[in-house]
Amino acid sequence: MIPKDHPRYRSLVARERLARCAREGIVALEGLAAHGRGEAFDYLIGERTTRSAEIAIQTAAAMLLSARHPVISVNGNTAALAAGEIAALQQVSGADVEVNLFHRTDERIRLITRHLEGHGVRVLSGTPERLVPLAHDRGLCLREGIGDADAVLVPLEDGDRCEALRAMGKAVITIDLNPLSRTARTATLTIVDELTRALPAITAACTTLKPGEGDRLITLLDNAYLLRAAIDEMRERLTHALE
Ligand code: PTJ
Repeated sequence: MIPKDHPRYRSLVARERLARCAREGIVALEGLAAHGRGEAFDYLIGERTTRSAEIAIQTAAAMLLSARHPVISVNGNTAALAAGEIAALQQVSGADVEVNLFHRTDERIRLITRHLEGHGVRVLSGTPERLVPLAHDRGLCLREGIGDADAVLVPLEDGDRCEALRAMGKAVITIDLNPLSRTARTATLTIVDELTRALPAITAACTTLKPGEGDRLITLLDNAYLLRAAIDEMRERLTHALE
């Protein structure tokens, strides 16, 4: 039991949840390493949503709301950390949710689907096909899901798949604390923020965007600018870290 007044309470709860979900088979063991990398970058932005991430969050909401067919692609880490937050975002955005894994097994797909459904997510089911041009199971997705989507939200994505989805003409929105990752640099829009802060903020933005504001944000979208702003925030914090 983690004491509520522990200064690292939030972080310790997230680790505990990931470890439990790894033992249950929801999270891949590699997902634990991926989380550690994320935590390190979260330190560098001060474990808070930066101004540039706020702009990215508003823009993500606009893109999901204006898409013909938005899909949220969920992996093991996302399911473990944010199943309830995915349910809430699905409700306000009308997006479909598809389980799509890097370390894919039928058993993990089944476990993650059950976990998400237990938190109120409506999960697409069907027969996966190799529609994303990648040799390897990462190319598998549902024709009626990611296959048909024009906008895909893929938190904690792999660079190759992000690139392949872009090459298929889809808008890719990612949430990735590492602004230097290939995914961050390849996506249409990168939210450099922690998953469990970013998802509720996108949900809130879906309900508060004013008419016309979404179109304006989409027109102004400049992902390279947002990534540079995130790196500037980190540099600024490092410069003044010990003052
Ligand atoms: O469940 P699976 O089989 O689909 O596998 C999922 C993982 C995460 C293991 C897989 O997609 C993977 O290996 O991802 P990468 O290539 O390590 O990328 C994960 C990225 O997410 C890294 O850049 C991390 O910095 C970042 N990240 C990790 N945790 C968080 C995060 N970003 C935002 N919020 C987090 N909580």
